[in-house]
Amino acid sequence: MTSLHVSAPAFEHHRDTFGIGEPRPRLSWTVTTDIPDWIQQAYEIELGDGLSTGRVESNESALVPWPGAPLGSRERRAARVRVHGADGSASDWSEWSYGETGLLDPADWHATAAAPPLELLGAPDGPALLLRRGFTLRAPIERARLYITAHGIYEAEINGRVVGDDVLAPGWTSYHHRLRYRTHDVTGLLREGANAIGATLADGWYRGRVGFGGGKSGIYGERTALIAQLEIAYIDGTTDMIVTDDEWRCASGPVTEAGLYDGEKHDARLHPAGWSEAGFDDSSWLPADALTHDPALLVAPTGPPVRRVQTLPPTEVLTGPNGETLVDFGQNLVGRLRIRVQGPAGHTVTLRHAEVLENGALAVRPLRAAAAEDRYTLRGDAEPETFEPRFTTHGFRYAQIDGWPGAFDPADVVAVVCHTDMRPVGAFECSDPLLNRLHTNVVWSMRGNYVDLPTDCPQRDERLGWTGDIQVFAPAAAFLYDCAGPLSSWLADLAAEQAEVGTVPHYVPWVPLVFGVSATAAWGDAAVLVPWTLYERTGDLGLLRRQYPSMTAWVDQVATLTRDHLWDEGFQFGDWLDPAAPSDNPGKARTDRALVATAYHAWSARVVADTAALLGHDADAARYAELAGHVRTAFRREFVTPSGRLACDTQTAYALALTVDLFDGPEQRERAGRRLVELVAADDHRIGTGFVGTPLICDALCSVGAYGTAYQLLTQRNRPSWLYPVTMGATTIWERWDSMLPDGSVNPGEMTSFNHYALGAVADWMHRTVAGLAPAEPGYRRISVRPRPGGGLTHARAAHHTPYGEAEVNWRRDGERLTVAVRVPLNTTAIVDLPGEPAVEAGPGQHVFHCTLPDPL
Ligand code: RAM
Repeated sequence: MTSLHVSAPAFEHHRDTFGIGEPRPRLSWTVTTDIPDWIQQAYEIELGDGLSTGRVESNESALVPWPGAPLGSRERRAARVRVHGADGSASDWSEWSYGETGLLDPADWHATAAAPPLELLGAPDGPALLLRRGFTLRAPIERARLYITAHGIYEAEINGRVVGDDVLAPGWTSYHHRLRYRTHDVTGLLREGANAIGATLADGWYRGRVGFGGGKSGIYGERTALIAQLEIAYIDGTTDMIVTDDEWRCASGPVTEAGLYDGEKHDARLHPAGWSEAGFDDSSWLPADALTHDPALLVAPTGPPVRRVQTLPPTEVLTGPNGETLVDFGQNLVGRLRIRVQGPAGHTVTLRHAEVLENGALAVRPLRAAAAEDRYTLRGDAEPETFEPRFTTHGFRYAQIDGWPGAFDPADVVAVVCHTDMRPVGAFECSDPLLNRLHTNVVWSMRGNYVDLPTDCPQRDERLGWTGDIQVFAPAAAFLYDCAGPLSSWLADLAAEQAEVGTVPHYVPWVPLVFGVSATAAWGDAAVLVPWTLYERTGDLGLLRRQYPSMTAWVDQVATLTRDHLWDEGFQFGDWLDPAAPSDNPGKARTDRALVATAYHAWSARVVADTAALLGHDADAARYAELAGHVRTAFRREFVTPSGRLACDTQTAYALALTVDLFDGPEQRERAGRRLVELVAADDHRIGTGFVGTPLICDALCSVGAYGTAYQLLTQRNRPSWLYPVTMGATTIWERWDSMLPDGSVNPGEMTSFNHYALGAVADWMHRTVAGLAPAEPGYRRISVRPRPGGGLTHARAAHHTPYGEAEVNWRRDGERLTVAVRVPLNTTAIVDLPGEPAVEAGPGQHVFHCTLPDPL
């Protein structure tokens, strides 16, 4: 008895299909079967409105075009699919899945921006304010939707219950271009008769302090506001709408201060009991001002919101040098504490946070101007009170708890991990516990640096969407988590900022701080390389199409900044944080900035040429290919000797030139490869690269056959190396190779984070080369199985949930004998390339291969 099962179709890259913004959502499904070598021959999609595609001869199952009429606002549509195999097999219909659009037309918005009156507003990062409105529903309700967003960050309540589980909603986008709203099904929270809706509104990114060097507040405006539209459909067919306007009333509440960096101060005595319930007397509250806003800026999310994803109990309670109570969670994480505490009214408990200890105390210097301090003042209830700040997050492993009333019990504290609720899709493990910890650290740094947008760091007064960081990390990110939706939103912001300021800014959203905008290589190249990576990993051609103007604008702009195609003028970050750069000068790299910039220009020009070809822009394809050729020639003229050495003799220079393929023919490449091996050996196999060279060097070495050298770098424990931090107890990837020095002191540099994913970009090489799992065609339509065991490893495994289903490579080594178990998703094929063996094709299903390893790698 065979089985053939097809999943309910997914809508676009969504996890939450309430309030989607795509009128023609593409559909994807995966198939499971025990029929060997099953390949899809045709599909049929049926929509809830009766539309059926009939049998469509196609083996596509990922991001298949919407078959129906475009959806209008508020339309809910069911979809199901069934598939036919090339062998004549046919599945049953899948379960139905549902997608519902939000408000697709600005004219759908009737809500004004309800702004608390000026007399309630404090200084930036001051009190969070309460807004409420009571209303009456005249009949039984069939369904109700809340469309909501804010200038600021909010938590909404209806009839005393919190709406949804979003954290720091609406997250951070480039608000003056795009402000995301959320759609909630609130049918179950409402009732016929008297109701109330309310929201707590803090400054967040909109008005609060953001950025380093003193930061800036009021970036998007001086006044916070709530924008909400509650739409009710009654059973009798009539409707009602409650919108934010000047009938909402405002007051201050228990949150007396809320800053993303500084933390939250909460005085529970100030909580007006029942404030978001019907019947609450708000006559002493002040009316909101109804301000205008531009509804054309309001967009539906393309990915999930930030949520509380996990809680962690303390692993240890320590006593600091001054007798302070320190709680260790055993993991550097991003989120906040939740405490349960009982004590007298007016008593205050203070919670402070840090990533590491120094001399047994919280090391807060790396936080710079982020106080990361929450305070809770008790109501004095007879029962224990629970507190978790709602309008801040911290990056921490340790917390100091001051003023605990009575004996402290660690069971009364948990760490609540918060980040964008992306679906985990990738796994890696191997026989070396240190490498496993390194990989786990990469995963935690991705989690910590995805509080709505891809950031550099999550703990100090920065937390910005630095373009270079995600440019180098995107391949690893896309393997570990389904981040296509969230990154698509960020790329839309990037394009909007780029169009406004005339270049790709250093970080997105862009906030002018100590320096202005300028085009910088490797950072600005995020405009080209991040969409390209997502295309490679998800097959999403639509994203490339949408980003194409941004991609071309970047390459075109850089072309105007070059002289004879050499980019050798203007500010560059270069190979940022080269391990040889002094602590106080992270940009003082050994690698020539012009070499980095010109190589990246060639790289992006080539990727844009490939993109143009895919999109059918043939003239562009030819033009950018020609440009890429000119830049390569210029690069060689300036930096490459005829025999294949580089004018700049560094690990990063060779890694980059090999990756971008800037050498002239195999002899030069071979010579360059040998030189790179020599350089790494001369450094005793310690890493010599910064942000630019680090993601590339292992691949570059492997591309010239130097697998052994790549493994020596990867498994090196002496500083600087990937494993040095692991030997120092790191639980996340550090910003610097030596954020902590061997004596346990914190690097004296003023820029020292313990949670930065950039140097963790090597995880992508671990997935593709150590374990051996990679896409051979966009979206893993074809899979490359190409493990290259080395480094003394006896086992490695990588698994990835591809758009077509689960792929896995799992190898074991016994002496010279290698056994490789492979799982190929249905509807795809794999190209299996084992060391010393000719490559073979493998169809869907489970396979086991054996080979004898040639010379030790
Ligand atoms: C630091 C950031 C980031 C990097 C820039 C150039 O401020 O932490 O990682 O991209 O510098």
